[in-house]
Amino acid sequence: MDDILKQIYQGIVEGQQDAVTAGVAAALQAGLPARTILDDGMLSAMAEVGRLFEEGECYVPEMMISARAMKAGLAKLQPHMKQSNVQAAGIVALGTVKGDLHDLGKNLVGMMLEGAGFTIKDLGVDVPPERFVTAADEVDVIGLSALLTTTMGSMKTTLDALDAAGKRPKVKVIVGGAPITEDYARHIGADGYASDASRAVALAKSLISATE
Ligand code: B1M
Repeated sequence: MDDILKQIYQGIVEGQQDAVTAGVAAALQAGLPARTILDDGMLSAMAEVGRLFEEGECYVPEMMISARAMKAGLAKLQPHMKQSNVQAAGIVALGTVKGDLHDLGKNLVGMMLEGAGFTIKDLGVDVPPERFVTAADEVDVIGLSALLTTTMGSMKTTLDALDAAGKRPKVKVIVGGAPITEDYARHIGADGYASDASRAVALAKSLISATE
């Protein structure tokens, strides 16, 4: 791995925010593509943090510090992930479902959608179904993120709430997050599932163009 990417990777695993932001700046300066920095330096590091947590080699506080370092790196990377000449593509409300506090994946999906011309309404984390119901009037797509197997059910609850409020025909609902699968998305009646942020962009685009 490139030395700068190693610095970013190590900085995230060890939770050193300054090393990560300096590494991202240096990598961009050296001409490395934002995508390479993201995939090889950052996402692989978070996967390693997850592995360490699973093996009992790190705990929640360390995970939080790593997440903070990753967030700082993402903020530095964000302006470089915008595509040029993009046209307004639609409005997306994004949120991590009720009970779930993980937001890095949701933020990344938001960054990529924004880069592709979408306007993002970020509803945050631990979002109750009612907030998605309210947002449904103002957006074309609702994006639900969940990282815990215990909060996957909140996606279904949210879809049920949209249905009960008569809002379901007005919006497309897309879902994603580590425990979510295509089958689960179909099972709960979502309009689509994306395994990563790039696929979420392609999915949102195709759903919107299908309604035009
Ligand atoms: Co937590 N956590 N965590 N955690 N955490 C996981 C998810 C876990 C897999 C770790 C592990 O055991 N290996 C595990 C879940 C196990 C399970 O449910 N099966 C876990 C656990 C158990 C917990 C706690 C319960 C721990 C505890 O308290 N004992 C607790 C729960 C708190 C809560 O939410 N109520 C908890 C807390 C935390 C922190 C707060 C410390 C921190 C989050 C900080 C933050 O987000 N601001 C944290 C972290 C950092 C992780 C890991 C290490 C990394 C997650 C991450 O940010 N990945 C994670 C392990 C792992 O994932 N390997 C873990 C990077 C991110 C860019 O990827 O979010 O997957 P991801 O997003 C991807 C795709 O999934 C997809 O695109 C993204 C980009 O490609 N995607 C979408 C996501 N949302 C999408 C939406 C879409 C489309 C695609 O459409 C709308």
